[in-house]
Amino acid sequence: MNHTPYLDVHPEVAEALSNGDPVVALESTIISHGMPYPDNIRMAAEVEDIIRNAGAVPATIGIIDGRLKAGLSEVEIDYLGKHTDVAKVSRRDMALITATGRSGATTVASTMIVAAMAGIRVFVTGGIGGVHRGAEATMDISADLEELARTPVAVVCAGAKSILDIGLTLEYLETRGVPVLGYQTEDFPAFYTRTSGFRVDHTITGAQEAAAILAAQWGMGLSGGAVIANPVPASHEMDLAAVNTAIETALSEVSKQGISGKAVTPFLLARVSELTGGASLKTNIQLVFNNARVGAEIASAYAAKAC
Ligand code: PSU
Ligand code: MN
Repeated sequence: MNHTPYLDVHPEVAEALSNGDPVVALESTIISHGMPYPDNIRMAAEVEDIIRNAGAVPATIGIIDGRLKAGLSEVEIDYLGKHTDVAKVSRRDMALITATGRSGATTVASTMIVAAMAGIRVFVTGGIGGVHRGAEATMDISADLEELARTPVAVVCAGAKSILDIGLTLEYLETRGVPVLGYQTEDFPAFYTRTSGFRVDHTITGAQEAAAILAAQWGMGLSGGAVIANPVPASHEMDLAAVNTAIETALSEVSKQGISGKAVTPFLLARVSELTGGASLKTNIQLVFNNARVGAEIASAYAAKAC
């Protein structure tokens, strides 16, 4: 469980883990850099409720005053959601932020790391980072993909946004040995929409099958995680043309304004939301809720296998 002096596991999470009860990790960059206040903290509270109602314990992950936290309190989530100077912390920032006693919000990559440290195997979010469009020239490839290759945590998401190059993202995951499992879909979902035109590696029928594949992967000592791609419910899917127009505009602003590095994804998310009149934010929130339901089921199925 608590193998590191840098990590605090919330007592409720620690108890669930020691009993072998299902626990679901959640990230905090989606709160601090992925959505505006106060929608972000409302989303964070509701997603925890959904996980609890589905019989699992939520563990929202972040860094508070230099401590890695597996399970944030409501006050801590509010802090990360309200303060605009909270750092976006991926793998490479973790040592700096903890050593200097600062607070930060964890990305998919760093959330996976902290989840693995705590012994949590299932993690729910909205979308993963990936290979950006134009990466042939910019080399902008999210550290999330490397983390999926090395850290044993399953990430339940709604696929990858078409702010990314979805085809290259899938190629990268294949090269790095990461299973991409479509949750009741043959098509890899494109976050705001249910399909991307690219196929998943394998379609799973439900939580039991996901748990069996994860148990086999880790049981045979294979490193790394898995992507479980769960499409946004049809009732909340966005209009493809509207999304694409907004994404094209936002992408052209990125290059015109010379935005680079870790600022790119938060900028694109915020601009797409503005350009769609908030429609993308609504869809984003709903797909996270949908992932929470599926993630809690997978965590429960995996916990039942593990004991
Ligand atoms: N995609 C979203 N919402 C988010 C992110 C991605 O729809 O909040 C965040 C996640 O924390 C993800 C990170 O890990 O952005 C990826 O950032 P980058 O592209 O800089 O690696
Ligand atoms: Mn990047």
